[in-house]
Amino acid sequence: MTRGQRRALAGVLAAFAALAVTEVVALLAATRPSPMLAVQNWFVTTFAGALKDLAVALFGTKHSTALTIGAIVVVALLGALAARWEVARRGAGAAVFVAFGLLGLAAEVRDPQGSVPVGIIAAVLGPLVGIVVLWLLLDRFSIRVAPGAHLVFADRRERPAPAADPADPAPAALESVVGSRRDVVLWGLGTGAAVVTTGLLAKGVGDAVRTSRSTIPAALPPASETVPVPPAPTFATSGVSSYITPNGRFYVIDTAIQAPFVVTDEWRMRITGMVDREIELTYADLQARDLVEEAVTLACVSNGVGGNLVGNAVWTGVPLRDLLAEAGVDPAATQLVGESVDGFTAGFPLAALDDPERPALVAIGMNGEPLPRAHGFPARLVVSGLYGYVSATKWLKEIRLTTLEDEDGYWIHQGWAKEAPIKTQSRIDVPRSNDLLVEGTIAVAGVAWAPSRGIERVEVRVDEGEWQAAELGRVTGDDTWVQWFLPWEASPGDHTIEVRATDGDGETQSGEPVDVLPDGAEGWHRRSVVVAGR
Ligand SMILES: Nc1nc2c(c(=O)[nH]1)N[C@H]1C(S)=C(S)[C@@H](COP(=O)(O)O)O[C@H]1N2
Ligand SMILES: [Mo]
Repeated sequence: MTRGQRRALAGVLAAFAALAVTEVVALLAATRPSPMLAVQNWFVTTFAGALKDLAVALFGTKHSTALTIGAIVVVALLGALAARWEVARRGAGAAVFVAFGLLGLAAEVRDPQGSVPVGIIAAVLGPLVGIVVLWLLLDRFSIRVAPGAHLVFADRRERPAPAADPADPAPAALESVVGSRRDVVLWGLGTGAAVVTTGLLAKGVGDAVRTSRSTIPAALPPASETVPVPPAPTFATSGVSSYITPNGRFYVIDTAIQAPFVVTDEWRMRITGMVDREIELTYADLQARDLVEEAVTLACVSNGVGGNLVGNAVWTGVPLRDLLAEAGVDPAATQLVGESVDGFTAGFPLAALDDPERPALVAIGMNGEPLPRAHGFPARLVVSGLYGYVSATKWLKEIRLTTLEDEDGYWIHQGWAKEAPIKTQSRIDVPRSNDLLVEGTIAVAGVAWAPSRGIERVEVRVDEGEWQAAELGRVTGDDTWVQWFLPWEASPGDHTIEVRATDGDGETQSGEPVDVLPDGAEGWHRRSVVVAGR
């Protein structure tokens, strides 16, 4: 190993040692973000919006893995850099560690779920351990700091002068390289193993504490009004999306790198702002209330034509109107803002609630189970017909009555529309473009949705021919998607299939493509397929 590589290794190991220590300190408040996570949260809040495209900007499961790997790489690079600076000038590398400690503290302070005590302790212990490990390893790796400077650990035993370069033919230098190679291996592996073990242990203990404190009940209390889910249509076996999307397959879109762990007993949901009296509810309060079920299709504004960011579920919860009536809404209020425990906000015009037929819930259940953490445990908002980014606040902690002028939700600052009714969309599920198709009757099927308006008609055309009406599955009402089906007599060759839907107001989807920004995609979903002859 060259001198530069040994120096870099010392820096990287020191940086990970510092990080592992902060993860251990973070166990003092295990359900809150660790300094590392708080810094990542800060990064997302600052830069996610700049990416503009919600699908890219919002961090789903895959993106959060990417972000975590990115953060680890950055930590490694900065560790290497700190070692380089420290060697050039005693204290310069240490300053990098101190700066990182302060960054972690600042992130804990600004994070809505942050823990200031954790931030402070980690800001002291993290850099301290990092610097000590850096000095120790530089010494063990025979790297002299700032020529002439004496290391704390330096004179514990005799050693030859460190080699400037392993290629250096000077015998003394060669000897020292051989000696230091063993040191590099032993100390490198030892430190690495200690750091990894500490990190994994902190993660394991943390996860155990988090899940034991954020207890999701095994079952939901029964609802007074239930939704009879219609039987699957006869064509449902052909590959069309199921009418109800199972929780495990429901799309997840949010800005959270890790879904917040809410401590069930400590959680409170408040109704505040332009109300006669503020209301505060516990999880037990919500469970004890009159619960209703509503089947509602949820869609993301960044769902492009033919996309998967849409799902249909039966939500169990307290009607929002009941809660608002109890709080007594000031007639001058024009906007309802939901805020989450992690500081996300989404607001929609109160006028959306004027239509008593439109389901609007503080939901605690999804498809008969308590809300999964990814979907907002302990409670979230669900309002039929509005895109998620203006209405569907997960991990809800506050419902604020305000005016449309007074506050903008999270995504409005990034150029997304303030008013965002879900546009009518239709999607071809089958056939898929790479399916092996043989001439004869082929099932063309999919889903179409216009929540709160409902779907009146779905039509399909092949190769720009006549529009043909598809058969529609049964629905619980206007708030869910509908499955559609059309048997197609296919001839051999290349074909293009297109679909369009007409909503309950009689409006047919326009074929003109419109981008998702600022208020949702438009256009017909189109599939090109190849049909073989017999
Ligand atoms: N707290 C919080 N709630 C949120 C979001 C978020 O980032 N944070 N994203 C919203 C968006 S953009 C959508 S589309 C829906 C998605 O809900 P789901 O993940 O349960 O499908 O949640 C909404 N609620
Ligand atoms: Mo969304």
